[in-house]
Amino acid sequence: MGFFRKLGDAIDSTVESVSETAGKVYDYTKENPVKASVGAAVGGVAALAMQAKAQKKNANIKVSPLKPVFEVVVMATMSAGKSTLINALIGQDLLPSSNEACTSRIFKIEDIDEHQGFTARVGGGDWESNPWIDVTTKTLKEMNDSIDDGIVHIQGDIPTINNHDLRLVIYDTPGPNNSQNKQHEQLTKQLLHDGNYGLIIYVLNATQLHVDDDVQLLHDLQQILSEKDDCKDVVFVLNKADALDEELGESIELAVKELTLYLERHGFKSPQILSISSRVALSARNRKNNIQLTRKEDRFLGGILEQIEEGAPFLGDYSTLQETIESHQIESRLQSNNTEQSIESLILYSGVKKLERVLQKSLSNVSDIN
Ligand SMILES: Nc1nc2c(ncn2[C@@H]2O[C@H](COP(=O)(O)OP(=O)(O)OP(=O)(O)O)[C@@H](O)[C@H]2O)c(=O)[nH]1
Ligand SMILES: [Mg+2]
Repeated sequence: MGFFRKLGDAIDSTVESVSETAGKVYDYTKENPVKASVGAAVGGVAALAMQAKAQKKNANIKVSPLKPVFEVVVMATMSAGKSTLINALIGQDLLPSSNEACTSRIFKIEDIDEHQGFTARVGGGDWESNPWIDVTTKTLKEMNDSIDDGIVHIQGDIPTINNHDLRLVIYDTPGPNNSQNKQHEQLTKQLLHDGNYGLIIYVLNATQLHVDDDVQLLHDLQQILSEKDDCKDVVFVLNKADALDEELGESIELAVKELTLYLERHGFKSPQILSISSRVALSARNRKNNIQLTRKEDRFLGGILEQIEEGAPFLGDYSTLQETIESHQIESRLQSNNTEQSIESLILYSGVKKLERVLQKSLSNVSDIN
């Protein structure tokens, strides 16, 4: 074992024991106000240790400061599935999501190929000196729920996107139509006004099309884009397409046609629409990564798989984007009794791969221009 490897292992074990001891001391002192300041100091040491660990782990990843980024803003009214969609791209539950108003601040996710795990720091104040810490969905949920409103900057690897030419940055935004919190609207509008993004992914809930909140948000978006000097691409994601029931006459094909007319009426000429199920994509990728699914999620995927076996069309086929269906899509449909193939069928069914192709293409198109 080389010197640096030994040194690395030594740092790892020291960090583990400092963090563990600090945790125990902190638990003890927080019960006792007199010793609370000791606890806080030890907590600080633990945070530093965590920070050192996060930095050491990714020290070998080269991020060229000169390499430009391509920024994408994901926006929608509340609960349309923005965070779930980004989690599906990441391939795990990372950003907080829920069936109630959830995201309350802006999350900036910077894709860095081969980055180990996810690290984050909170913006605001002296942003550059804020420490990077390892994060999980639990930590991010705590950051989301804190009263601070600075951006949470996350770095990690979005495995399906290749950053050869440009680095992808995705913004998750709070649904602006939250009557309980008017600040959400300001945060999203400010990002749209000031941001240096190249693409907007506008998510619509397929089960709630034509609601007034969307009309308002589409109008605001038109207004903001008309004030911008450069042209921004917009891709509309018809999310929750899995929830439409063809037997009840809720055809996805019809939904895409109606949405095209609706968006054209609101000033978006020849809109690019993709139908997707972020939930299927995320759950299938969780299963692929051997993450235990809840029984409900397991049954949900089972139901979708049955539909695929009965010949249900893939959601990605319903799109106004000109893309060919890949031949392995048809192969995977035939072999879905095999577990690995079943997961691939579910991911293909979800339509997420089509969105990934759009993102990858944007990264290379823009770098061609540069
Ligand atoms: N059936 C179905 N449910 C979905 C899908 N995508 C998201 N959901 C569910 O919709 C709810 C809202 O999802 P979020 O991702 O939190 O929505 P959001 O747009 O980020 O919401 P805010 O942050 O509050 O604006 C959650 O319960 C998700 O599980 C989908 O494709 N299909
Ligand atoms: Mg959200």
